[in-house]
Amino acid sequence: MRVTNLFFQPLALAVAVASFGALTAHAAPKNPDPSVTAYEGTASAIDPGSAKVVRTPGAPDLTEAEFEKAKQIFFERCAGCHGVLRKGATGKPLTPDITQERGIDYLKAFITYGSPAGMPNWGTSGELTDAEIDLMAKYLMHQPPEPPEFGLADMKATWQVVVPPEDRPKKQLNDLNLKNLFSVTLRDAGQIALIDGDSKEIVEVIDTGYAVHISRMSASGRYVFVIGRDARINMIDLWMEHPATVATIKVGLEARSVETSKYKGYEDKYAIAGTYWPPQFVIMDGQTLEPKKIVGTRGMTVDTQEYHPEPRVAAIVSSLQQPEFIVNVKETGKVKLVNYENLDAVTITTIDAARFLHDGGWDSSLRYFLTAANQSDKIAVIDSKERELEALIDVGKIPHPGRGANFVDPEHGPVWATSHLGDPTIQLIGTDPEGHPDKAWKVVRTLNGQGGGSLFVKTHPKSNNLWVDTALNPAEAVSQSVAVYNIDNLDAGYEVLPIAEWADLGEGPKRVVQPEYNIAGDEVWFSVWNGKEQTSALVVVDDKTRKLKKVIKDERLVTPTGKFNVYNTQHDVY
Ligand code: DHE
Repeated sequence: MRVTNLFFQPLALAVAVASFGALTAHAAPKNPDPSVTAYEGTASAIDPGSAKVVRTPGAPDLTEAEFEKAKQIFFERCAGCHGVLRKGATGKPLTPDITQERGIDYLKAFITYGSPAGMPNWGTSGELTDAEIDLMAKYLMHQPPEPPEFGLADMKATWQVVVPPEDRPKKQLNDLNLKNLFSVTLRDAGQIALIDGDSKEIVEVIDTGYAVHISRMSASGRYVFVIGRDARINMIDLWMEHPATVATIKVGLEARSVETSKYKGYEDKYAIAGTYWPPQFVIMDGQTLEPKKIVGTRGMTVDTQEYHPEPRVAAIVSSLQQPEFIVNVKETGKVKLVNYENLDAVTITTIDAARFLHDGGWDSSLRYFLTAANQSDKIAVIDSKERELEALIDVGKIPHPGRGANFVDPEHGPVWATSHLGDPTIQLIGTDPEGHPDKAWKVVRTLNGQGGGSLFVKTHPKSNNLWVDTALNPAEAVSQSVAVYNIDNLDAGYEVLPIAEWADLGEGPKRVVQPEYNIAGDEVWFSVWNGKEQTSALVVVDDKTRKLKKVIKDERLVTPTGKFNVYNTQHDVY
């Protein structure tokens, strides 16, 4: 991990914060190193050449070629943290009013040495040369060039219905147990693998967008929607003899989230995708991906009520209580409840939460959406029935729950859990306002985990285990293993399972990431995420015995990360 030199200290918190910040830089290192698999190690999907160049008074002159080179480096390495327009998110704002005041020497030192708050040490790590650092410092004093917008005409130009609905199968034509199928992100291959959860065989490998990110299922479970970081969506029909893409569209230049309508009467009717650039979301036809309605997210921030030009769309979930999508707007810290009953007169309820909303999931009743405002160190609770903010809860440093984990704490009743990137804790929040009103929306228990750098927690209604990964912890022994707690005896602490060692892969970072259950809740799957040129694997663990059940190795499994069991994803079981 490239920040190791600077931040590899016993202080778990500083280390984990450092790795988070370092890696959200969308870095695409020139010399491949283990960090290629790290959290934010993805170059922006935006073509730097498409951004308009603006010269700025008060900034040192740059030739056209120098400006272009710096722009390229910024989009590849810095935009993920600082934002395309450099307004700041995980990283600090870098607009010319600030950078010109700081001056060139300050900027060069910062880029060279990084900071304990998470800025990577681009110079001392050898990732940027002195000349490049000088160039970047000058570039940052200029007005940020802006990438183009992406409207309906742009989307339609990329939209393709490969198999029209009337030509699709009328019934399932394969004999797969679809409910136990897994859609597995093959991040750096730009593909997903469909893996049969029963036989553990790869059924299909399907091309998708660049640095593909997540899969979500339609309400019926028939369609898988996959989104790449380049904002390309693939809609895959699982009923075909050989499941394949039946529609595709590009909805922007950079994206992370996709979801489909699940409210009664609207099953499989609409899909929605949120984009990082341009900052907007689009509602599409759920059978063809035809773009119907685009809504921009630019607007005022929740706290200082200032205009933000780049509020990116993070997690989106589908309400079961109302015909609505719930859309996290990261930089403004607002949650939008987007009612899709009438697309000609869309009503949106905007809920003030806290800045830098990221990921989240439902409580076990599927009424409350718990979501992380990660740089605010808070969890916001949205009541999807009453359409209001139920609570804003202080938690640890940089919560990162994925979709979280729901179970019954023996002492406190129903809880939802999150782990953290910036500290080693796992916190349990009471979610039962009826049965346990004194515990509801409070942190009722804090567990100590292996360390910071955790991305995902998981359990299953039929399991007594709570699994916690630590994929971004800088200590190999920690990032290559998982901790598992007995839910019935949480005070007993955790057991560590050496998942990467079990996979027996040879060299590489081998980060163990994202536990995911099978439909029965008796197996839990982990990705052992290695570099693109190295061997990766999936490791299946018997949930009851906590013993190795199967290692899935195949040369087609390039950089597997997220895994989405059809049934559990379709029904929000976690
Ligand atoms: Fe993710 C979910 C954004 C890096 C694996 N990721 C999400 C969601 C968002 C997001 C907004 C929630 C989507 C939803 O629910 O609708 N992720 C980002 C980033 O902005 C970030 C930090 C940097 C980037 O450049 O993309 C980032 N994410 C990563 C990774 O590096 C991970 C670990 C590996 C990978 O595949 O790229 C990664 N993100 C995941 C996974 C989920 C996810 C597996 C879904 C988890 C789930 O259980 O639902």
